[in-house]
Amino acid sequence: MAAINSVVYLESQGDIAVITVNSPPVNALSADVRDGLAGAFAALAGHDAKAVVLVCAGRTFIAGADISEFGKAPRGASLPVVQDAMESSPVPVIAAIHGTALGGGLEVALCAHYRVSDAKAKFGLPEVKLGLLPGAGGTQRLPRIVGAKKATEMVTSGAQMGARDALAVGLVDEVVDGDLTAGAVAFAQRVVAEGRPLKKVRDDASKLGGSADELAPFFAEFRAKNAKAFNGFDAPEANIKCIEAAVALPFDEGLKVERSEFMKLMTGLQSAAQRHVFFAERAAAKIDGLPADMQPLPVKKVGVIGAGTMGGGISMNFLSVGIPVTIVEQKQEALDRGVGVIRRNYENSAKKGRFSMDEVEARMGRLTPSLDMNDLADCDLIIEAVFENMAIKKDIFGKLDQIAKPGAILASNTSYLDVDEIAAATSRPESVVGMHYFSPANVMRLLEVVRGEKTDPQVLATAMAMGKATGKIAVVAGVCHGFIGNRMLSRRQQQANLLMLEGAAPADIDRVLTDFGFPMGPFQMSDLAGLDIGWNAETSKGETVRDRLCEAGLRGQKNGKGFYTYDENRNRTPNPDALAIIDAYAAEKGINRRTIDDQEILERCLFPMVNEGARILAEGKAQRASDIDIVWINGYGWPVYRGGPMFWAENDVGRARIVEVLEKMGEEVSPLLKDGWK
Ligand code: 3H9
Repeated sequence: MAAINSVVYLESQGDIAVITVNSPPVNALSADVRDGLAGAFAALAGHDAKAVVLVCAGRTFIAGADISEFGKAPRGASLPVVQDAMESSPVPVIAAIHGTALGGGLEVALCAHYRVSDAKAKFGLPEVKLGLLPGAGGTQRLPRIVGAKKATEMVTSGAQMGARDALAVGLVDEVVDGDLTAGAVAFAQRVVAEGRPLKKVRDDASKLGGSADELAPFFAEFRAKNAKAFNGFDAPEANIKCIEAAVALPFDEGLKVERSEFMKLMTGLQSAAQRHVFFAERAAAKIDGLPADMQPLPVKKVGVIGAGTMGGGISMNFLSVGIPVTIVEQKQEALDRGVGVIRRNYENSAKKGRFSMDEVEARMGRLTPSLDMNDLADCDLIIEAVFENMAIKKDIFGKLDQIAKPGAILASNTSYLDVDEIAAATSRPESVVGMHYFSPANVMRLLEVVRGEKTDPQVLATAMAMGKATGKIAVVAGVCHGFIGNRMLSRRQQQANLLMLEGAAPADIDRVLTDFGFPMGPFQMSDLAGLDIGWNAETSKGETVRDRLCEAGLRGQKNGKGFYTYDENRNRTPNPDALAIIDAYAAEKGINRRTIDDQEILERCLFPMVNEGARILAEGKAQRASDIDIVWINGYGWPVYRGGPMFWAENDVGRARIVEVLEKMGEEVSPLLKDGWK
């Protein structure tokens, strides 16, 4: 095989030329790959090959443009040059696809005259997830194969299509069994023997599915239907505009629209933020000081202590991926209730068509309810999810120490407490780790894995691996009050409460934060959680606004009255009773109430959080700034298009502005916030 360069190779198989891209891990279209492809097609001019097969080595066909090159000075052959060389080749070009043909990868494949794939191949244009649109002709070519309607769905969601569907719709011409290259070469020989034409996707508008006028109602309805999901994001609308252009304009004109929309997104902050998140998610899985090849311990059976909302949700994560769970409660009634909730959740998912009723039974069949902690003796991982109280947790860990088999991992789902103190209640602190889930634990993607002072590296690696195996994004946090997420959240809550006393209405504070992109504001969150969480009617002395709200019977959504009142459809209206209580409280404390503008609300809620993030980083409680971003995006609804608090601070607001406001607020500013982080 002749090397065109270090990542692209050219060989002949009879009269078929085979170009192989071998650029691990995912054959992204780096400058080297583009150069290699351009070189290979140039080498084929004057070659007597009757057809060309383009195939990739390793785990996948080209998975897209090389995202790490975005925003840097362009190098090497441009992608359009490569695509043009393929499309205008005088002999048929056949793309042979395995793994995932994504983004620029699919766009390259769409410039081949024919496409074959193996049965497991997947196809998609996921650029929208990076705040982008397919910028190499994808928005113009895909609708010419799958139709404008399907293409609109695919580009705005990034959803993938499997090989069978791709075959049915004509995205691939043949699904090959056995060796892909051999199958593709055989296919190429047939194309040659039958004298099949050089099919160019760009030239065939017959499958678009209608004229611009005919499709106008579809686009209007699509926008309306997805308005909520797309809210705040720039990329979905730009993607739709390009598909509209594919329908309304000749191919080359459509390409121009695509290019211009692509460049706007590419140079914007949203895409920079979403690309940051892409790499941040992958970085979060890497643990400082641990060899990358460290093998996690086997986890074949999990124990969960506590069948409340958290314990139930945590159990579901494991049951859903085939891992048996023993769930332990103290009283039969609580156990039955917890198991009932798990069953109902699964049944609801089945009713929505996510899986079959048989699957519900299979999952429930993996669950063993018990009233006896001794039943946890054969578990490899035991997660405690009981009431947030140190004495209770220490008692449980002391007992677990007696019961659990040697080497079992003992995890606490504590959201604030000192994991080292919990670990000290056992004779094996090296086996103890925090696994902090977010409610609802079967839905929320974030898992904070809390590394205790004595946690064994392999135990840590196993907790991270279990997160991944159950579909979570796991982030390592150090021991401190509230770890990464809640520690920062308390700063926001503190400011929200102060702003409320100083004159901002709770509904205004919530609005500013939801306009920023959070799914809900702090007072909506309090109402949802229940104002009386941790409140005690017997000891309440009306010392805080919360005490007084609870004393007045305001409990939040659960009784329809909190900072808001709620109707039967949970529509909310600011609650005048709550406002009166706040007013009276502020007057009593002699607080001079004033009008507070939206900018002050936003800055005072978010800047102290960033300051706390910088402290967390400086103390080594988070491994990297991007881990903090991942925590906030996946655990607290920080809008992904703003990249997380640390990215936002650095790239949007600027640290200098944050320092200035914090100093005015009289906050002690973290030196790292002044100096910057990596
Ligand atoms: C695009 O194509 C724009 C065009 O329309 C227009 C151009 C003009 N680039 O995810 P994994 C790295 S936009 C650079 O853990 P998996 C990744 O960071 C692109 N690097 O593996 C990781 O590195 P590390 C559209 C990339 O098996 C390693 O590869 N395409 C890229 O779980 C392994 O990744 C996409 O958005 C890339 N494109 O999943 C596809 N992709 O080991 C993005 C991956 O150092 N990629 N890396 O942490 C994916 O969705 C998944 O990586 C994939 C494999 C499904 C392919």
